[in-house]
Amino acid sequence: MTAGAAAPGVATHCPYCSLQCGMSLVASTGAGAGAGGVEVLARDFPTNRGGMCRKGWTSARLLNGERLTTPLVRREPGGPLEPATFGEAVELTAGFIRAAQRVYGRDAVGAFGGGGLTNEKCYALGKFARVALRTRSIDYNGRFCMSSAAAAAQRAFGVDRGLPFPLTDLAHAALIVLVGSNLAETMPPAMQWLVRQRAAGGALIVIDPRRTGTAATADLHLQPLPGTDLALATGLLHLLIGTGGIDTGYIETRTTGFGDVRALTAAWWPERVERVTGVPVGVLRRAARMLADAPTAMILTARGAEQHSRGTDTVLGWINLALARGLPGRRHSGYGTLTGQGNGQGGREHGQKADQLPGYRRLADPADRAHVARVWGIDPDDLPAPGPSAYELLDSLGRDVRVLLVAGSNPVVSAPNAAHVERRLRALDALIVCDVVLSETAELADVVFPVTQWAEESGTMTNLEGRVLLRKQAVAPPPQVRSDLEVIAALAGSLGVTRGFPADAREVFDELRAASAGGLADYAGITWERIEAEDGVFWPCPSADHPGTPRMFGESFPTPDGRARFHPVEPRGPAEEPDEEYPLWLTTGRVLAHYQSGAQTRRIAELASSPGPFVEVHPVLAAALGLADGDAARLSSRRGSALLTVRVVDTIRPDTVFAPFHWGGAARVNTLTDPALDPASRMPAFKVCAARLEGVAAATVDGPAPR
Ligand SMILES: Nc1nc2c(c(=O)[nH]1)N[C@H]1C(S)=C(S)[C@@H](COP(=O)(O)OP(=O)(O)OC[C@H]3O[C@@H](n4cnc5c(=O)[nH]c(N)nc54)[C@H](O)[C@@H]3O)O[C@H]1N2
Ligand SMILES: Nc1nc2c(c(=O)[nH]1)N[C@H]1C(S)=C(S)[C@@H](COP(=O)(O)OP(=O)(O)OC[C@H]3O[C@@H](n4cnc5c(=O)[nH]c(N)nc54)[C@H](O)[C@@H]3O)O[C@H]1N2
Ligand code: SF4
Ligand SMILES: [Mo]
Repeated sequence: MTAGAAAPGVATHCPYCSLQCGMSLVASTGAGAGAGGVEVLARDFPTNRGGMCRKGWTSARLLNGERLTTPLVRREPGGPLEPATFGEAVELTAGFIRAAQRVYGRDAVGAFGGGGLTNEKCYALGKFARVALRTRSIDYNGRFCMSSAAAAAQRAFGVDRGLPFPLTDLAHAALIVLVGSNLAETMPPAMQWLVRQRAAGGALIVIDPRRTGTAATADLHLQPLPGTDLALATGLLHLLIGTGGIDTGYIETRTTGFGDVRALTAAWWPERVERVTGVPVGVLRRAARMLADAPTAMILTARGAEQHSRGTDTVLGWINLALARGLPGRRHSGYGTLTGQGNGQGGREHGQKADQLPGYRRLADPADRAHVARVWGIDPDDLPAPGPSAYELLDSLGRDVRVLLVAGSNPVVSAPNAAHVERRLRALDALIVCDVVLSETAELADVVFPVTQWAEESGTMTNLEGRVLLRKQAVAPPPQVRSDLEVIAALAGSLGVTRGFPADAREVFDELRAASAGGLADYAGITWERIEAEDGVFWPCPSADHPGTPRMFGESFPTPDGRARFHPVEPRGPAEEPDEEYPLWLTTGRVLAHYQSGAQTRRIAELASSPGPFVEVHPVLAAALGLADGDAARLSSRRGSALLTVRVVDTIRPDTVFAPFHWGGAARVNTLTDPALDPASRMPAFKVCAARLEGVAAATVDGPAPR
């Protein structure tokens, strides 16, 4: 889509990922225009500098494509979803909620939110659960995304802000180590900072079982077995200690706990690490030397390293390495995680998480409860206790939780062990879904509320750097469509809670600022006016005269003693190992054209089949299995199977197959994934399980195309 109109347009941000690329929406009647005739133009914003990916360029299509325009209700069990008025949908929902709570208690009604929702929506949903439903049963899809990195950063640094420095700092690091990130496909415009970094003489190490587009640009690519990153990090630390490549001054003055880590690391000599990870000793030594020699360095993890049943330990292992090397808080150096969803950062701060209150406060902490209860005008004793994590919540549906409200997630496609999750959703007394489209999850609902999306409303988002942004309304929504805030306000009202749920986003934001004041993620000094005037404001920002905090940890860490903490974490194998029946390792992830469960991008013609569902197979494995490029195949695990098209590539390890998770139906890869949960973060093992691959007649796959 090219720039056609000269109109100034509305300066806003992309509907999708955490890069939140700046874009302008301008009135247009051109071929690329969406509803209300708007077109996407590039905009100069600090993170993307005019760059966008295909999803961003085509995003205006979301506005006039296939989307919900009226509430839908199922008037009798097993009957069809039929159009209804907003009032009928609200009354029906309130009836379900009252009935379930009367019979089974308050916790029998649950909520499931999303990291793509604005800060205001996350805040309102959490407050709705705790104040109007008074249930402990609330969690969200960020549990499947950022929870391991968040748990590790909290333990090590005392705070979880994805990047504790601006993205543009990447351009100045002498060395960047990307662990389990395919930035070239998942945040393409961010690659410009790596290009600049390389042009300035910097080096890049990529750690990924596949030679991805990102890995192909690296100076050094380590290709470990999925799930062995902790052994790798521990082995690199072993080498750094052995060669004097650690920063003893930093360790002494800025950290605690190195002794135990040093002791544990002694047992991870290079040959042992090669045996566990498959990364040759020579490559390990080269990586360690690059780390030891670089005057500045950044270690960045993403989902490849984090989405494991020991994801928190794994991230702690990379943080140990960063601390031993003296990186966090140093100029153009540090550890960070690359947050995924549009508001993946804000989404984990404002209280939709099972154990959390706004401002990154803890639901189990009496002082935190008292502060938020005061802002909400309730008795702290009326706040529920922490509830179950996302998978545990979904697993309990139809038993402990009888009515579920989903907003901003499509778990039928994106949850681990998805066939089981789908059965649990079907076992509910009632499922209520707020969405823009009729997602696979909405299809199962008893009540569907159509909601406004990004360009049809205004709201704040917090990007991967902790920069709070304003996503501004550019078009009017269809007449029957309300915002999530209006739906929440109406539901609260019908439950008799008529105060405290404004439908106006700016009013909600102002309350959020007060609720977050004094918390770790302090937004008190951030206003919509400041955001616009300053290209966003970095939290913490405790007061109107505070400049915000682009860089953290320069002087100290927000831990009781001001020091960062090492953690002795022992490498362990994945929760599930291959055997004769399931001899392969399966890992999963993303492709450029599709976003998450695909609910949005599969409805955009330019993106829909570029590509369709597939599985990547090494030529050696393909030959052994008698499979050729383009063949139809069944990929199975102990939980179920999916039908996929074989893509033969020499960029993957021969013992591992990779499949993206963007499709539902017969191509649903999450039918296979392992819900083994990390003990600390409750993250499932999306990135590794045992699998089997076999050819099937093409007809089986060519049936009704999965959407
Ligand atoms: N196009 C696109 N972009 C997106 C999204 C999308 O759906 N589509 N989603 C957004 C969201 S919410 C997120 S969370 C981010 C995710 O962004 P990324 O983390 O970059 O994406 P993934 O493809 O899930 O995983 C990255 C890489 O991890 C590798 N990997 C698999 N297993 C392992 C392992 O055990 N160890 C290591 N080191 N690597 C491993 C995979 O081969 C893959 O290349 O992307 C965001 N951007
Ligand atoms: N196998 C495997 N599975 C994975 C992953 C993986 O790497 N491998 N990654 C995991 C990760 S990191 C993530 S983040 C999850 C994401 O998976 P999901 O939680 O399913 O995320 P989306 O597909 O983005 O779903 C968002 C839904 O909200 C709707 N929506 C958009 N805007 C709004 C709004 O303003 N309000 C409301 N109410 N709805 C809105 C969209 O139309 C869509 O249906 O998937 C996880 N699942
Ligand atoms: S990189 Fe992310 S924010 Fe930027 S255009 Fe693509 S999807 Fe949108
Ligand atoms: Mo994510």
